[in-house]
Amino acid sequence: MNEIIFDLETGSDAGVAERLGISRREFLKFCAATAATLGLPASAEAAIAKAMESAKRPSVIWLHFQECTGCTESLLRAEHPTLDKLILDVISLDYHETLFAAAGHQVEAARKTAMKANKGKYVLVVEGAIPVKDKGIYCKVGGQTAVDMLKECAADAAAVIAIGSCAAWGGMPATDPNPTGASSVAEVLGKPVVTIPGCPPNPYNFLATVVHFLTFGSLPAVDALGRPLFAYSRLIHENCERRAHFDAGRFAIEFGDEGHRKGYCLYKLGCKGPETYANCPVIGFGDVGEVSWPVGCGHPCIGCTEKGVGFTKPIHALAKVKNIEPPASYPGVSEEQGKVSLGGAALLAAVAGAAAGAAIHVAKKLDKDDGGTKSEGKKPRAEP
Ligand code: FSX
Ligand code: SF4
Ligand code: F3S
Repeated sequence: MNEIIFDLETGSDAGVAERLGISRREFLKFCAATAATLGLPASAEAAIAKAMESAKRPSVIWLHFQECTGCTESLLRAEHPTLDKLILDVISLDYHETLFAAAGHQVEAARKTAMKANKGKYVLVVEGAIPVKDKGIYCKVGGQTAVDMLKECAADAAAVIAIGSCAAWGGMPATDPNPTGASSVAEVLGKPVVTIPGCPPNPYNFLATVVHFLTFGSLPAVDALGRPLFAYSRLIHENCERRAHFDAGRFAIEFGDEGHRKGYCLYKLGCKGPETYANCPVIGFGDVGEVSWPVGCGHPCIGCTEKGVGFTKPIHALAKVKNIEPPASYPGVSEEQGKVSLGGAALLAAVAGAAAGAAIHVAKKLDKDDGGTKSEGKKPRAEP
């Protein structure tokens, strides 16, 4: 994995940069940030660049079952100036019901053709839960039940990725009393798969997973639930920018009260960050500035990535504080209430795991670094 297989100084990445419609500098920054996000050594940057440069893009078959299409929508609204191009140029999206201009028999034929041509090599991405009750009649595509289509497509796939909480563990469609028997991809296939939970999931986690597959021919290391460790090994509470307020006992009690306006901890409003594993505070979402994640915007985390928490526990219920980690920072004794010192914020961001995520955050701001649009008036996030 550490072997340098692409010379960053002399490599022919101008081609891929041109193909993606970005500068060579942007391209190299993206490779470096992705390597860091994945927790790989710096030398992996060269391997990623080499893989991306390859003209042969892996075929991806993307299935939709019981879901709201938020996974796809979130992917299409990613902030990185080149993400849409990267997603569509780095992979060969051979079947995707939302993005296909064609419909009906034409697209079903395209799916069969892609599966035959790339037998044993394509990546199967599944969005949505799969209803198994009553012989699967509650979700059919082209006359085929979701159960049958999933099994057919998974049979010859090189890798299966369950994107979103619905596909990863059942998500919202599986909430009690689960009238359709909504099930996860792993439950239907009877074997573990890589999962990218979240409702919607963070598109950068999906992208980094795909780039890993592209570069090393394998999927990244995962936990017992199939979640890539680079993204889901830390509790939200460990990296939250409001953590110092939690440790100091400063809470918002009601929406709009003084504590809420001052940016205090949302634990008493039901924040599930203490029992939810995800990197939301580190990489943020979309194109709306530096605090673009639920807690950053003033709403408690509902635990959307976590089975047994999201869509299960009442939103106002207090979270179980899973582990009492040593606080990443303490508010200064003379600190004015409601403010976190820059040093404290920097310490927060330096919690293990945050450094890697911050790198992709840097990549997301490439356009700003290169003289592009700046998000004026946003509070800068401390980066290690
Ligand atoms: Fe929606 Fe995806 Fe939620 Fe599910 O995301 S955002 S309901 S996880 O499958 O489309
Ligand atoms: Fe952040 Fe929520 Fe933890 Fe408070 S309880 S520090 S808002 S994750
Ligand atoms: Fe979901 Fe909580 Fe992140 S609600 S998007 S896991 S902050």
